[in-house]
Amino acid sequence: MQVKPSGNGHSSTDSYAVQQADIDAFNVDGAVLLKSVFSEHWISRLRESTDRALSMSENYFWRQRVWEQDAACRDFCIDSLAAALAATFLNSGKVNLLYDQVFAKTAGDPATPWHNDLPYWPVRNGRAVTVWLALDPIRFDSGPLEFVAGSHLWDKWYRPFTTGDDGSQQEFYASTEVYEPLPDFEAERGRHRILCWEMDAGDVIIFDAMAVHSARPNTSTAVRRGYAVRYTGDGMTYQSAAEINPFIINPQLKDGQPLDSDQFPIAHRST
Ligand SMILES: O=C(O)CCC(=O)C(=O)O
Repeated sequence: MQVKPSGNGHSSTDSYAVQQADIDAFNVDGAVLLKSVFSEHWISRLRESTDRALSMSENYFWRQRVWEQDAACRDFCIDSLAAALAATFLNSGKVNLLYDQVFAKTAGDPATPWHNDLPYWPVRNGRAVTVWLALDPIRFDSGPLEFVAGSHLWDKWYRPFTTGDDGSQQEFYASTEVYEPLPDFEAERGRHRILCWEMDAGDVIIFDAMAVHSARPNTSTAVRRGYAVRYTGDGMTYQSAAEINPFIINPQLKDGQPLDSDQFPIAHRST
């Protein structure tokens, strides 16, 4: 299936041939690697944006909502192939942009702790994916993402936690929702099928927001930059909760409302 951006006044002519095997792998595993999706045009623009975004915060996880200030990120999130890919893997007629986020693991940075994403986000009643674009070559020693294959199907809402500046796990949030205790996935690696891919700049991993994932430490001497864009599918509604990511609270929305808003714009609609 040839996937192209939809008619939101997009400027990009990118397209990508998604194979049925990619969709099957995503549905079974909750994550799939797509090779050579984005060209040098996007890679060089987004490298500049990513480097600027690093000054947003000292905290590894807190470089978020970059697209609202940065034209290249806005174009990528809303006008590029990224949203159309999200719609394809979500099998969704409409896709909203939730937010974008920059992840730069520098030499010596520790592993990213195991977690799944949806418990952190103020949205419920639908599915969401991340389009995670590599902006540098990512090797097994420079902090590649890892996934517990099939964990997106478990319907386990693992308890969210705060992180230190280097991304390491700190305190669990006091919760008003009932969350599952977070297992020590690192200790029980041998009980799961763990997916981990090396990536080249321009490669993308699409992963389900319920997939349990982490990233290995960066023991190399190179920096690895990743640009993550979060999209939601049909039926998703707003749900505020005290313990979610405070950066993406949307004051325009009330609980139960559809996400369409300035902060969560429609990024793709099937034609
Ligand atoms: O890049 C990383 O270290 C973590 C990425 C991640 O957790 C995410 O994109 O949800």
